[in-house]
Amino acid sequence: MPSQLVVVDPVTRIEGHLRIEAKTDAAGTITGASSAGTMVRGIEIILRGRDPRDAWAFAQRICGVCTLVHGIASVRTVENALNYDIPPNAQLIRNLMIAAQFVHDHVMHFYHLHALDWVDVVSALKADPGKTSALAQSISSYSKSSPGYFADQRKKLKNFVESGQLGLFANGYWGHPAYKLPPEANLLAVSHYLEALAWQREVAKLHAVFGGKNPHPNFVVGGAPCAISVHPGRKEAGVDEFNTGAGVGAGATAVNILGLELVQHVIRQMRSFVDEVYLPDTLAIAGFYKDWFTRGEGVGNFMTFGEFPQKGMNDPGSLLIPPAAILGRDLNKLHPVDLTDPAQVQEFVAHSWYDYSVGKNKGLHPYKGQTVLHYSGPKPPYEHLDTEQSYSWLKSPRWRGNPMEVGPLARVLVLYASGHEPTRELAGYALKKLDLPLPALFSTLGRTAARTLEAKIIADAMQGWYDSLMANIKNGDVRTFNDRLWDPSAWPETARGVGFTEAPRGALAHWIVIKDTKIDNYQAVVPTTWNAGPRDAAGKEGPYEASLPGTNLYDPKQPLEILRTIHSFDPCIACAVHVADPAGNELVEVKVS
Ligand code: NFE
Ligand code: MG
Repeated sequence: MPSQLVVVDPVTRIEGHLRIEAKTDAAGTITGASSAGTMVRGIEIILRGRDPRDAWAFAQRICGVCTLVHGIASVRTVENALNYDIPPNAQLIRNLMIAAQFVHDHVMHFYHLHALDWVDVVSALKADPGKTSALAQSISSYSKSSPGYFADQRKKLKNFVESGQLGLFANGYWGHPAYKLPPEANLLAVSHYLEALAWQREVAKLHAVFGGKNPHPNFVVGGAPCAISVHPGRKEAGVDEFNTGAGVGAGATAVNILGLELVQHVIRQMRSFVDEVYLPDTLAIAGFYKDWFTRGEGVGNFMTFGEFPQKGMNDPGSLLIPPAAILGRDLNKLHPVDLTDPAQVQEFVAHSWYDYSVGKNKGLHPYKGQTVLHYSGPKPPYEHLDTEQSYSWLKSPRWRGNPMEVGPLARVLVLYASGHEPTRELAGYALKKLDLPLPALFSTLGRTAARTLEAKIIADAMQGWYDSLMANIKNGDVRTFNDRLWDPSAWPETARGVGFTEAPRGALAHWIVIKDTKIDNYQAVVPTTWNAGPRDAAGKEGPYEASLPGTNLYDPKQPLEILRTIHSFDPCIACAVHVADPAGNELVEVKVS
């Protein structure tokens, strides 16, 4: 076949709008790739001039899939700027809410966004329910595993197909020879796809207990948005009666023992689904695709900002996931990361549809971040990306000039390198089961497996935070909010700060500059921007771009292989593209023809 340009646009089963262009040689092997965010947004602009305590509610709307992470980064940013500490219970409640987001999002990604890159839905129709049951019972003690259960699931699927509508399974590359699972494994995975839909609905209740709702639960600068009541609630009244979680400022009703019992129930549901379904399915499916542990790596540099404080965010030693950078796959050296150092984090726009007042090739630290939208070069519409010039609405963040991968693989590698015992044990177990060496993690399926492993690590940790919260309450400490700095007259005239978190897709930070109690500048640098950004001023590719070359496409018209690797990052372009305009310039006009 001749060499060609393969365009995937839009990439589906992600959040937001992503275009991938890949060049292939005559053998169908990718020789170069470009990643472009094709929509532009304006959330940060409306933050300027507002009360910093309100920023979380706006910033949280950057995205609906990582529903709470921009809220948490935002309240931490303000707390960091004002040197505002929060009570231990608030820390524990935030840990539980963030952890619940991780486990929920990772399971959803695996089954609903990524599984169909590996699982052929149509092939599942040929499965024998008895053999599927035997397979299920050989890998897990999950209760829904009888031949009758799988016969029912197969019938459900058959009805979809026979009605002429695959419904939510439409337009897959079914029958593509890169699908390797036997029909029984396909039926098992499709069944769990459906189970995970129902499971999601249940586990989202943890956010409703502490934050009033999901998606976009409430937060508050200075604590958690729920009081704790030691008075029993009325069970027959249902969850809304005993917790509306409307937020401290709005006069919330309190979380009582019924709400706390529900949280315990959700933690159990999360852990059992991860242990009995998600982890065994990941290992079983990965076992059929071992060649995908040898490709799709990316840049070989990894970074975390850190998450899950046992004490406070200002004590990096107390974070379950430490902040660190790994360069060139070297797990023997963890580099310290300082988000306030202008020499460390910089964003470039050399190949983005933006200009900087300092010139298009210089990087800017987020405190000085700008998005000048009077970009005069070629911009959309386009037939193909102009990769020599600008080709994305994403910027290119760099750490000490290096492109860095963020996300589950980065976290698992940092945990592993820092000697975290549960991670070492679990990674060792998974690699042994798959008969693979540690470097197999530097790959497409390594990234996918790392997401599963960290879901288990975090789900397991939830019980400890829950127990600590209950112990505090039993000892009479029910504080969830610190009002010391609630009155802005106590604030300094100017302040700036950075708030960070680990979002499911990777390291996330917001930077704020406060002047006269109002927001003067606000910048978010987001996980998918790190991973999906375009080339920088030095021409270095971002992680998505670097992950594709070398991969062979069986059929360029059905680029399943591109989807496998890009989906392994779990893209969210809604997060990755957002615009601040500190100079107050008008927004660029985007004409779609
Ligand atoms: Ni919109 Fe997000 C996560 C953040 S990714 S999903 O996780 O922050 O860029
Ligand atoms: Mg930004």
